[in-house]
Amino acid sequence: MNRIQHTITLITGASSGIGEACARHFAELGSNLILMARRKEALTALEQSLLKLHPDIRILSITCDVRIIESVETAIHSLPEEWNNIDTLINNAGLSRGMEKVQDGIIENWEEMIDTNIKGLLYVSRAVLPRMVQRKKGNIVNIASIAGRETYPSGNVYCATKSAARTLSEAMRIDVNGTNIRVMNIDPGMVETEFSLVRFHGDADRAKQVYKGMQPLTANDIAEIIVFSVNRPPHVTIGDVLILPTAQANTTTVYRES
Ligand code: NDP
Ligand code: 8X3
Repeated sequence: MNRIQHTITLITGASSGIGEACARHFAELGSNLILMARRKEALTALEQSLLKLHPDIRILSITCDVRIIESVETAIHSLPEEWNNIDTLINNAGLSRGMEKVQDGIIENWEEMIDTNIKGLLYVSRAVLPRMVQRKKGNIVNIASIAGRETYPSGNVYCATKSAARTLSEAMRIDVNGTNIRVMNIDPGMVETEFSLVRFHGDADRAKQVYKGMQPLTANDIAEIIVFSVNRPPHVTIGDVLILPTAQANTTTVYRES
């Protein structure tokens, strides 16, 4: 059964990776989409390609930096009437920067991760949730990470932000209890996207090494599980999912063919 058709899905970080794959899967099931990210050209290209495939859906692309509260509030509070009733929010925008020990940490990297992965997730949720509560209807999908469950060497601040995202999933589920809103926490393991390229500030060789000799997940693998989770009947909440490549046992145990 398709419970996603004609709904409105807001995806943050829709310009690449898991967010983009979610956009493709939700569009396939006939959801109207609000796509949010900073890179306007990438959003426009995605919007055009999706409309070609699915001419019956509507898409609104919004350039927005989730770290900037004014930008988030303006984006959500000035939505045209027909876009006001967001059914599903996928809090996906996020990033990792660097892999230094705390004693060598680069403060701007810390700020960027905390501002995006924690504060950005909160800003968007704060703007979207009141209407869901009022309607007694909605889904929040928070993309945390295995890194929020297990701290790994030099993962420090990134792991802390994902641990916070996980805690916020639990907290939101308590706060909206009794409103029919479902809160889902998704913890992917290694997914090959732009993630490592961003983490290593564009160093493509270093990013490639992360997945050397093993088969990582694809963004598509994660999007399939998100769309499945959101499509469950209203009385079912898939609260917490850990998704791993088979070659990954935990954050530090990864089998690689040499
Ligand atoms: P990508 O780098 O491919 O995608 C990240 C997305 O987040 C981009 O669309 C980017 O868009 C957006 N984004 C980053 N900063 C901001 C910002 N300040 N405001 C708005 N959008 C922003 O990586 P993934 O798809 O892998 O990452 C998606 C999520 O999944 C992240 O939260 C990540 O932590 C999480 N995750 C990833 C894993 C992996 O191994 N890849 C594993 C576990 C979790 P733009 O630059 O255009 O703004
Ligand atoms: C991304 C997964 O383990 O590379 O959240 O940090 S990991």
